[in-house]
Amino acid sequence: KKWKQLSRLQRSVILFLFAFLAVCGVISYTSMGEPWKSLTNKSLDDQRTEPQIPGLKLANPAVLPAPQKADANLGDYPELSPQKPPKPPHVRRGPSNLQIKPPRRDVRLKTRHDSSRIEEEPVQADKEEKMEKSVISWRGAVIEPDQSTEPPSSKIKEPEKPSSVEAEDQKEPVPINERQLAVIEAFRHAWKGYKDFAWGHDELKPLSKSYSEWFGLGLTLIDALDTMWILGLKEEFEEARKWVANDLVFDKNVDVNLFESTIRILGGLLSTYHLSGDSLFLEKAKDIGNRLMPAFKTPSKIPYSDVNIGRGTAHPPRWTSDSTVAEVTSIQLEFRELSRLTGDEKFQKAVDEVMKHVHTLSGKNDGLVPMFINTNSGQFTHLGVYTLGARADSYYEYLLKQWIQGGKKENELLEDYMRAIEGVKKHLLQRSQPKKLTFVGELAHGHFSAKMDHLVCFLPGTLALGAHNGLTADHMKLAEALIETCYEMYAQVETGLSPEIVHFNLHAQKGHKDVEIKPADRHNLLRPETVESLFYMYRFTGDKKYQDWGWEILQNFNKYTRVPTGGYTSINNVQNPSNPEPRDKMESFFLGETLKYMFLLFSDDIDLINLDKYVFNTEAHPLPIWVPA
Ligand code: DMJ
Repeated sequence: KKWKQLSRLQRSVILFLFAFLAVCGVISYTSMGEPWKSLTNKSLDDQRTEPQIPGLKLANPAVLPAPQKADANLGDYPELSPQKPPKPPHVRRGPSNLQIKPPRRDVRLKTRHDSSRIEEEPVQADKEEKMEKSVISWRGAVIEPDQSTEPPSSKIKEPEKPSSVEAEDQKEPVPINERQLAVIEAFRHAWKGYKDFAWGHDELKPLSKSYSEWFGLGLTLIDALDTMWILGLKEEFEEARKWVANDLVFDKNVDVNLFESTIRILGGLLSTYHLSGDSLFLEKAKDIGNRLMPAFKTPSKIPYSDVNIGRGTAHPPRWTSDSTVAEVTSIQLEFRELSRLTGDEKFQKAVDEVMKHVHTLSGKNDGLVPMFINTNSGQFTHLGVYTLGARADSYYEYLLKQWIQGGKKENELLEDYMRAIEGVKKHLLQRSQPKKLTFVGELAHGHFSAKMDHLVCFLPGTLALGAHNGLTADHMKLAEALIETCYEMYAQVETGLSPEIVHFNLHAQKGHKDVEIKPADRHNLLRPETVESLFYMYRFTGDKKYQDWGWEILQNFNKYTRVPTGGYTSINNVQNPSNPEPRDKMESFFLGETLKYMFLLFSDDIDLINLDKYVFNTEAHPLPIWVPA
């Protein structure tokens, strides 16, 4: 009735208002998700483009690859991507094929599961042509955009297949040479001791012809699996595989160290799965991976050091609630890969959370981290002591390697790595006398100490790997200087073998070399770090002196650590050639790492574990780069 009383004009105005409000309502309803989405995108973009290092500016203007639509819901720790087909030939660096095959010899391994081989997918050259031509510049580091800029899928859906294995006949295999044969001989000798006296146990005691147990999980056997594959030792591999199939049981009431069992057992099983394509190793990897997960149930989510893999309980060491920084930040490559392979994201989530947390922590000194972190508070403890050696070493290594593994997208990792190397340069680098060797010392509450662990000799290799992946050429220069120092840590010692720790002379003194050794530090545990770095240096420079240095080291291991009845032993005194005092223990990493890196160092086949497709974990187990170059 009232409506009728209104004038025509009034009615038109009211109808127009209703219509206007209805249209606005529809618009705001349909776009409700968008403002939220774009906000998220914005904050992600901000995270990616704003440098977090004080004083560090991206190239002006920073040119980062534009985030792609499918990437919109990803943070700096993207979820996992399926492996992409190999790079087309016109794109920088990567060779056209996957390479995993044992080197050519009489004994040639055939993969057991040919059906699981991955065929190369057809290359879409024109799609690639349209790829962005931008570069990331980071303190002089120029990172060319390659496939690594492709977005990962937003959810882990399909489990991945092994990276192994590709038509073996695509390329004429490179024959193995005399030095590699010498490594095979050394491996066989070590294996003989293990087989005769320690089969299925953790470590060989070659002098007492017995064994020692750490976790009771056949540590040496598992650590050595992929070395046997790479060296082409078919019979030994088959025999060890049988033991894994029939005797390796993780359902045991035993405490294991999370870090050590991750890098040696989980890492070893994953890489052997990739190389062989044999699903047995993936099944075992899943089993141990699941059993290690209780370690992450802590108030801070920083994992405990120890887990009982039978009971599913975890705890810190008896005397503290701290964990070691290197240990909690050097399990990521393995757990992330386990997620990618299984499609179960829980493994990656747990370890990514640790990295994110450590990224935000205070207590760092120009990117250098303390050695301990508390599992309750999540804070660093024992502040003020900085080293690239024991308890911190592989934190730095895994920053770079995770960045590479994930396809060079996780910028926080790169930031932390770059910042840390700047910290090393600023606080820890010095030159010795008389040879002016560049070395990495330690800092304790503002006081510099000219002490360097042999463990630090992983650093030249890691720096070279970063430079190979587009980081600044300065890193390569530093790598060249440091590897020389690491070599001198062997060459200046009476047996030609490095001690565990050296002290460098900062002042020239008559009759003194650069390297001084304290009585408590003069043991050698058959460690791999120098040989590891020699391998990277030779791969990236082709300079034969690195092979020659490695050859000297192998000969000295043979001279002073080889036990005639089988096996090699750690020694107590590298300064006494007439009695190096054998310790009666062969560490599993001698087979897992030292001899593997020797073999690769002497090889001229860059496709024998191609470094554009694989990244080595800190125990020398190669894992695939998700989006290979
Ligand atoms: C290995 O277990 C690993 O290389 C680890 O990163 C350091 N310690 C040993 C070898 O020295």
